[in-house]
Amino acid sequence: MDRAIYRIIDANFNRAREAIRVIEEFCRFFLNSALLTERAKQFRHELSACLDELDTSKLISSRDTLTDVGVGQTVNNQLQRTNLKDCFTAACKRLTEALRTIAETTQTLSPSVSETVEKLRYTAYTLEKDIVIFSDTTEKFKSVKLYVIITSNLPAEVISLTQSCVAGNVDCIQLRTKNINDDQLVALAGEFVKICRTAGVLSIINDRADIAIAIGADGVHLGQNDLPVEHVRKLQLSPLIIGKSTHSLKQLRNACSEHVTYVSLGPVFATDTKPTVEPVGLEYVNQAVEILADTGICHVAIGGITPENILSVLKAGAKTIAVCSAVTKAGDTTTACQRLKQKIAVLDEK
Ligand code: 3NM
Repeated sequence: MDRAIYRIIDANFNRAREAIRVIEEFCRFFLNSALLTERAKQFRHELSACLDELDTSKLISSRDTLTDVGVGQTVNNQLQRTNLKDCFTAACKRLTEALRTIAETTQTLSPSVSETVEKLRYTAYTLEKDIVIFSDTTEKFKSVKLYVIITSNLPAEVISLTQSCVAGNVDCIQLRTKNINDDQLVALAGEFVKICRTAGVLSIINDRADIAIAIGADGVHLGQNDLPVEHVRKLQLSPLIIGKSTHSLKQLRNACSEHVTYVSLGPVFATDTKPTVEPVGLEYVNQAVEILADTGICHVAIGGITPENILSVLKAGAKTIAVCSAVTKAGDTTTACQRLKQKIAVLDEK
């Protein structure tokens, strides 16, 4: 009986360690997230430390792979892996199943190890959730090249600008409406989201996480003084893109630790759309892009960007450009969007 227990524990420790390794590699090589990689690594070490409290010589000597009747057995509905995300999902399931098995069986040998493994199982559930939300939202945002902000309180103008931007092939639109009643904002934002969704364009609501979630927008953009990210996360009903404004390296580092989907970097140049914040210049864009490289967090450069200066922003390292007046104040919004998109594509190909 004891031998069987040690065999089960040995097999499941191996299974759990291998699974957390797959999860760690997903965070490291696919998400490029140092933060999530570190959490997975920390988990792997805690798991190993817990094994050390058992009699490891009994564990290894109980191993008998050659006579294991389960080796090579498969069932029809086993999870198919067609991409890396499938491998990650399967690894998460395998990890928590193995931990549950270890927790049950170690109870007979060491209640304290069993308790630690149970805690690790709950940590694994949270880690999976955080990775899935980060992965799903950054995957959606990754391909955004041109991001347009519509700042108007006039419903007819908002709708007509949204339609023109969609026709101009933009990738993401933010509705930034101030001084309007909530009931009017909900109605307008609902219509805005519908147009974006039909066109396959991402929809973001400025400041108001409650409204973004209520109407099913793809995301919310938060300023420095808006609802904190951790509270927005508690409200989300499905993975919500969370963007955060940053105007300094300190704010950028804070946003990185909050693990948002994307950060805005700006204002790059002086702009009448946001006259209250000092321009940060191209140097900030350059430094920020470097800092963001090992976070997996996306970015948009914003503020005073025009067809004339866009190349300098792209050359500073920006991959995604956000504009407001360059398109909403252009006579022909659709053409203005198309031209900016072309300029981004030219540098992207180089
Ligand atoms: N936020 P335009 S700059 C809305 O730096 C906004 O966080 C900024 O408009 C920031 O393209 C900005 O007209 C204004 O300059 C963007």
